[in-house]
Amino acid sequence: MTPKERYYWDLNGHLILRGVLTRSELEAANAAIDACSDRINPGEPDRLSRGSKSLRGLGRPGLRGTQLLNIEKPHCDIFRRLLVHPAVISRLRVMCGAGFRLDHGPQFIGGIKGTSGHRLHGAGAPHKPFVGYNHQAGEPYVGGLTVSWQLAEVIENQGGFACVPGSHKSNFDAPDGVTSCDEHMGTVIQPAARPGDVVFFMDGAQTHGTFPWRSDHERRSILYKFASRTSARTGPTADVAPPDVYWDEEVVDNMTDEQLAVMWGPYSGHGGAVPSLTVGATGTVDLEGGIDIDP
Ligand SMILES: O=C(O)CCC(=O)C(=O)O
Repeated sequence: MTPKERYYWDLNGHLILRGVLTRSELEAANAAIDACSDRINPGEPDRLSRGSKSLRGLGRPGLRGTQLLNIEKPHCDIFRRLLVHPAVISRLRVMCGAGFRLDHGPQFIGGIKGTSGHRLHGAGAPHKPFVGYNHQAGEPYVGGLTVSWQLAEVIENQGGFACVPGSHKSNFDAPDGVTSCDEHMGTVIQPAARPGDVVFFMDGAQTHGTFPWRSDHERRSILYKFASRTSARTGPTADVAPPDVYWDEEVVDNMTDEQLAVMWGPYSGHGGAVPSLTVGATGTVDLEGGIDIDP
C-alpha cells in the first residue's frame, strides 16, 4: 500500500484501485456469474431501501453465502484466486494487520435498471469496536472491511456503492436524511468504477450503502467480507460459537444460563441470540437479552 493510498484510506474510509483484473480474469468471473444465473435470488422490492424515497425500487438480485467458492469447476477458480489476490493482500496487511481472514462471502450483488438502493448503514452506531476504525502509533486498523470487485462499468451517481467519505471518524450518528439519502446535504458520493477495479471500504465503520441502479447494463459486483484476526462477525461463526461446540460438551454440561452466557465463542453478528449479563439492584447476576446489533 503506498503512502498516498494510506492517506486516502485513513481520510475517507474507502479506496478504489483501478484496473486490477486482467481481461482474462474479468472474462472468467463474468462467465462464472453467467453459469450460475439460475441460482441468483431476485430479492424483494424495497427490502433494502427501508422507507427511503430516493433508494426505492425493484428487488436486488444476489447470491449470498459461500457459493462462489464452491460452484462447479472451473468457475470457482477465479473466486478462489481473488481471495488472495496480491493487490488485496498487500492492502489488507496495512488496513487490518497481518492475520486477517474471510468472515463471510464472497457475495454477488447484481442489478438491473430500477433495482433499489440499500439504505446507508455501518455508521459505527452503536459503537462496535470489533469492526470500528482506529489508529495508533502511525498504524491504521479496522476490524471489518469489504473488498468489492467490479465486473461491470459503474457510472457515477447511476447506481452502486455509495458512502459518506470520512464518516468512519464522525462523532455523531448519521441523520435519517443521510441514511435514506433523501436529504443528504451533499455528504453522500457514489463513485464511478470500471470493470476490473476494486473498491475497499470499512463496512462496519464508514456510513455506506447503495444507490439504485439506473444504467441500462447489469450491475455485477463481488464482495469479499474480511475481518481482522480477532473479529468474528457472521459466516460459520454462527455454527461454531454456541458453548457446547466452542468448548467440549462436558465442560459446559449442567451450567446455569448465566454461566453459559460467558461460554459463547466470539460472534458479533448474532442478532440478539447471544445473551449478555448484568448485575441487578440486589447484586444478583442476571441475563440480559443479547444485544441486537449488525455485525
Ligand atoms: O456495494 C454496495 O452496493 C454496498 C454493499 C453494502 O452496503 C454492504 O455490503 O454492506
